[in-house]
Parts: sequence; structure tokens; C-alpha cells
Amino acid sequence: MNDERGCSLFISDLHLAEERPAMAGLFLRFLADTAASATNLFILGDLFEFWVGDDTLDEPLNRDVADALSRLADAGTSISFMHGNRDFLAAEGFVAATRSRLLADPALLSLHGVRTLLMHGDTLCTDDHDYQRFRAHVHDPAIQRKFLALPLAARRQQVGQARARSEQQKQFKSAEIMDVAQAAVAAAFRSSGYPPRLIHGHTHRPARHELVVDGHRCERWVLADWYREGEYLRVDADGVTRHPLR
Ligand code: LP5
Ligand code: MN
Repeated sequence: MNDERGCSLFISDLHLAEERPAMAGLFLRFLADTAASATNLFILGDLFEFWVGDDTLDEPLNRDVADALSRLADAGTSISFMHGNRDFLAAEGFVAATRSRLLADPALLSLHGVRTLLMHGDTLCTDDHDYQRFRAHVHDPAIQRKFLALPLAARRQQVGQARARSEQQKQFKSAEIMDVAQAAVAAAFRSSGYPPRLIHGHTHRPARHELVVDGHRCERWVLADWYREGEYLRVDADGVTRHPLR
């Protein structure tokens, strides 16, 4: 990865699914037309609507996406993939097929001369206690092993149930509860040694926030989801710019 020169592109929350072929098409065009000239592509979680195991890599959409990403890597763009709350089961098989590298959440990198903290964003939503309980449960390695040992149809059925429960419960949660908690944001900057820049997704509230944490000036960039249209963030030595995609 070339950290200082060139440019890095950031995307998250594409929620790619067979039922939304237009967004998959937009993503494949973005890889071929835009990402091909970038030094680095960072996918900060929820590339897929959900991921129930690497044994689904041969399904048509997954295959198209993996092939396009590995072509991009072959052509020289470094691809980094971070798990979201929907696709955290993407494992070694996915990483090998896409020729990407898996980024831990959080990840602290020096990018184009700026220390930059990268996260999916869900761990910042600490006021959403029900979600954080659910997250701890499904990140338990023993629970994941049990889930992955189930037949594919049973895994899909369980995810369908979890999705339905999640949609139902979100109706009763306030917008504030489903957003990041300011104390969690400050703690993330603090524990990483106050990098001046944080980039994350998850909340589907694209924005640039300026804040001061313990006397340090910081900025927090929130990526957009890809529901109505797509968007990427471009970072180079001159700064950060937002780019919508239609
Ligand atoms: O995803 P989004 O943005 O709509 O909502 C999230 C939170 N919801 C979730 C749940 C996922 O959408 C469900 C699909 C996960 C697929 C994973 C695949 C593999 C599973 C592997 C298991 C080992 O993340 C939502 C937040 C919202 O973001 C904003 O931050 O509020 O949180 C919830 O709504 C969670 C509920 O509060 C609790 C859900 C209980 C579901 C219990 C079902 C248990 C079955 C477990 C097996 C899958
Ligand atoms: Mn998410």
C-alpha cells in the first residue's frame, strides 16, 4: 500500500443483494471506472446485505463481486475490507477470492500524511444496548462455529428472523439511540492517541463533524449508504472530497 502518494477511496454500507441488481451494477461500474485509478480502496463494512458463510462465494452476485475485486487487485489497487454488522462472517475464503486484506476494527493507519482511524461505526452506538448485546452474542466464536455448521437453508432462515426482529425493534428506538454516542467517539479518538481524522459508516448519516477531544482538534467523516444512489469518499494529500454516483 502506498500511504503518502496517490489517493484512497472509501465506501461502506452498499448492502449488495440479488434483489437490488441496480446497486450491484453501480458497484461493478465504480470498480472498473473509478477505483481502477486509485492507489487504495477501503471497504468499511456492510458490502453485502448479509453474509452467511464463505461457502456462498459461488452464488452469482458473490462471484461477480469477488471476481471484479480480484481483477482490481491484479491491476494494482490495494483493497482493504473491514467487517460490518451484516457481513462479519466473511472470512479467509472471501479475502482470498477478492485478493483483499482484512482490516481490524478499529484500524489506525497513516494515510496520505494524516493519521486516520477507520471503523465500521456500530461499536460507536453504545446507547443501543439491545444491539450491543446482540453484537456480543454473534461475535462469540463458539456461536459462530455452531451457526456455520448449519445447512445453508437453516442459516438463511435464522438471518431472516434476526433481520425481522431488528427491523421491528428499530421502530421503537429513537434516532439518537441509533446514532453514535459522543462519549464513544471521544473514547475512540483518545485510545488511538488522538488521530486528526476518523472515517466510518453504519449510521447512514453522511456528514463531516468537527470536534475537540481533550484539547485535540479532530474530524469525523461519516460515509453514505448505497440505497438510493452510491457515494465514495476520496482522500489524497490535499484532503477529503465526497463523490456521489448514479
Ligand atoms: O442492520 P441495520 O442497520 O438494519 O440495523 C443494525 C442493527 N441490527 C443488526 C441485525 C442485523 O441486521 C441482522 C442480520 C445480521 C446478519 C449476520 C449474518 C450472520 C449471523 C451469524 C450469527 C452467528 O445488526 C440494529 C441497530 C441498528 O443497526 C442501528 O445501529 O439498532 O440492532 C438491532 O435492531 C438489534 C436488536 O436490538 C436485537 C436483535 C435481536 C435478534 C435476535 C435474533 C437471534 C438470532 C441470531 C442468529 C442470526
Ligand atoms: Mn452497518
